[in-house]
Amino acid sequence: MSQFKFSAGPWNMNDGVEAFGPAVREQRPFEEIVKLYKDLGFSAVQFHDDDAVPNMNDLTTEEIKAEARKVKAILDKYDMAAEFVAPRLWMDPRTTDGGYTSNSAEDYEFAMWRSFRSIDIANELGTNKIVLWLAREGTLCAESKNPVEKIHKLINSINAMLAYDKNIHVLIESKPNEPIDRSYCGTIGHVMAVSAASDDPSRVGAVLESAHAILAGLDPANEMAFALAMGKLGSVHLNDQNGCRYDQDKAFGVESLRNAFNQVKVLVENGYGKNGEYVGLDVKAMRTQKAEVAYKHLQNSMNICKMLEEKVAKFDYEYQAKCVAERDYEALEMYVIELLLKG
Ligand code: XUL
Ligand code: MN
Repeated sequence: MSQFKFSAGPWNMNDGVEAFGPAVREQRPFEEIVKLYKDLGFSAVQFHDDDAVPNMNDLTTEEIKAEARKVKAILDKYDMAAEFVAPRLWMDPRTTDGGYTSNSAEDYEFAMWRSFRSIDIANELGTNKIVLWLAREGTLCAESKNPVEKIHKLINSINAMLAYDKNIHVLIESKPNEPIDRSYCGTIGHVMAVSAASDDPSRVGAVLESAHAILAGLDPANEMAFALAMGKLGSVHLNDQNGCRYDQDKAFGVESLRNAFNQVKVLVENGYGKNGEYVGLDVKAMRTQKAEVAYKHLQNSMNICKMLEEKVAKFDYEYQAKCVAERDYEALEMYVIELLLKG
């Protein structure tokens, strides 16, 4: 029995489109995805603003809220919660140069409009969490932006969101690059600094995605630990990644089992989930996967997480203490490998 509640986004049921080839599967309708997630054992759905209200740019605030209420009715039908809403500030032509750090004043206004509407949507869906994946907040051409000025602009944008709604929590999902070359908020350390500099640090936290930490050359479990130590790990995106290349969003644990074990271990040891946090998955089906079975990446990720929870429950802390006292870390390392391989 897992101590965690799991969530996933509709985009995790992907059609296989990538930079070098078109879609290879039909996109499943939203309600079918919610039902599938329920059947797979998920408790919540993660949203981009336009996952909830696809044509939101053409609608008034009241119309957006009314559309969001229809989505809430679908969630209620399947007894599913909404975990968070994330403004999608990377697809629209007005976000070509980013949103909060765009060089265009009009584009900045659009980014703030989307952010405030994301908060409105979150309220309708019954969540107070806004996730900012700062996709284009940084540069392709390093000299195109004044980094200090832009980092202040980012903090001011977050302050405006905190002021717009006194109940909202902003969670920044760090990522060092892709689609941009250099990002302003690449690691959990950056997120913690932005939080501390904000008007209400208690309402600004982090989402750690395993693959993003690996892309930054860091250990995902230690990144989680850093946010946990600050009391600011608001969500996680568990997945996996084969080294430093494009963002792969592989099923959790399929590349590096020991890394995955240590992520689950740090979450379990620190009571993650006790304040309502979800274990979010952000995983992508392989492009080769046939449509009927293009959900197994989610099922596998959840099952691997649960199996690793069982391993954590078996972890012998007395033996660990003995190894530490004797400074015999080779023995401790072998113990961990045997725990993972033998059971
Ligand atoms: C991008 C990524 C996003 C965010 C949500 O790398 O992980 O899916 O999690 O916008
Ligand atoms: Mn993610």
